[in-house]
Amino acid sequence: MTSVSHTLACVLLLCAFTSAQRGDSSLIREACVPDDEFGSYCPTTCGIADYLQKYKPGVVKDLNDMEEILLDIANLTKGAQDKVVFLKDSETQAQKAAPDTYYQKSRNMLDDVLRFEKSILSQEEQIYNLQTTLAANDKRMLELRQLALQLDQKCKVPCKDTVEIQTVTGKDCQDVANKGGKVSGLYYVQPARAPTPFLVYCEIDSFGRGWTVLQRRRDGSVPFNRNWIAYKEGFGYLSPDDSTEFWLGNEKIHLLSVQSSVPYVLRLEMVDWTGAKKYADYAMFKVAPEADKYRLTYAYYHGGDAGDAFDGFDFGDDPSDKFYTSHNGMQFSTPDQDNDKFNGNCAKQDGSGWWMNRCHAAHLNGKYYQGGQYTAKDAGQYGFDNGIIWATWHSRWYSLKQTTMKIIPINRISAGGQQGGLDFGKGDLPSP
Ligand SMILES: [Ca+2]
Repeated sequence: MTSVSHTLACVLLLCAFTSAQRGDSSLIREACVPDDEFGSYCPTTCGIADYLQKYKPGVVKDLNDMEEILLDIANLTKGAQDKVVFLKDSETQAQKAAPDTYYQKSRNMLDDVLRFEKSILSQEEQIYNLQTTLAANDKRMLELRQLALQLDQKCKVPCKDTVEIQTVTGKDCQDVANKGGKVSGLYYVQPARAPTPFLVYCEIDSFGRGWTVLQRRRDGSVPFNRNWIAYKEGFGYLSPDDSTEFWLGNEKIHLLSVQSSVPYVLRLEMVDWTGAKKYADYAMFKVAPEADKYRLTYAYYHGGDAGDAFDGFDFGDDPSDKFYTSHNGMQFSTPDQDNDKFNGNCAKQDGSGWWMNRCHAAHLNGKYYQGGQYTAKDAGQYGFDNGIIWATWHSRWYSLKQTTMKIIPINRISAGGQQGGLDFGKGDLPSP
């Protein structure tokens, strides 16, 4: 009996352990390490499927162990039954041999028989319980297998993400395009002074121009209220179909922007909530190293139809508005690093990282507002204009719907570049 109870306790423990594993979603979360370099969505269906696949062999082993235990118990019961038969036989023989002499012995034997029969009944009940548990586990296993199968099916689509990294590499996306990269997508690039290659989204157009994309806003799915480290390393998600939001990272932007003797043009593309598209280009775009707080510099406004908001804007509040909202020469600020020209902390008040002055006329890392229009009340405790702003196009109380920040060597900015003469007019329009 003791050994049976012990076994039962073990089996129940085993079951408890099994269900704890299944129900613990924190394990799933821990198993999922969001890695924006690979464009994984966290948690991915693949990640969960992987987890289930890992977990399945454990459950199968548990079930096998349980079956063995059941078999042992069944053997024990069989032994007890044999014993009862043997005792009954002995009793009959004893009674036949000498009823009086062996009467007492016979009584003892009968007691034994009763006890054994009781024990068999109790063991049979335990076996019944164990069989119920086993059946329940079998059912759960079946459900799990079906779930894993469904996830396997679903995984076929998103899992392609990780293999859709293009094989061509270069020092930037123009280099990638020059070396034969023909489709837009994810590529590894390694700027001149970069210690290791890193993943970027390259927008490669029909003129063979390779734009290296630095920033993307499309739907507000990624919060841009991040600290210095996050802005330094980058955050959000790169995707091969350009469907996600991200900040590439100040360190990478710095390394890209300073590597070449051919300077870059920074193009800022914006879409408002009517679907209208505008852009602004800045020549000789550079971002300084971290020691200089990733300072933004450019030589001149190179054109575009969105206006030159980087040069500041006269909001009509104060004659110094334009001077104090220009961005050229500003260091980068985040809520936890105030490098702006304001007594307070622009980045903290606006909940973003940007080349803040006192504070801004252009603010593409601002808070995402559905529908565009917002008010001081919507802007939270500080009440300042903190949307996605380009003041020379829309009011600072209008937050843009989509933005792209991307760079290209200046000698390729004219449509066609070396393949010139294709269609100059079209090439300067923002791509769809
Ligand atoms: Ca300040």
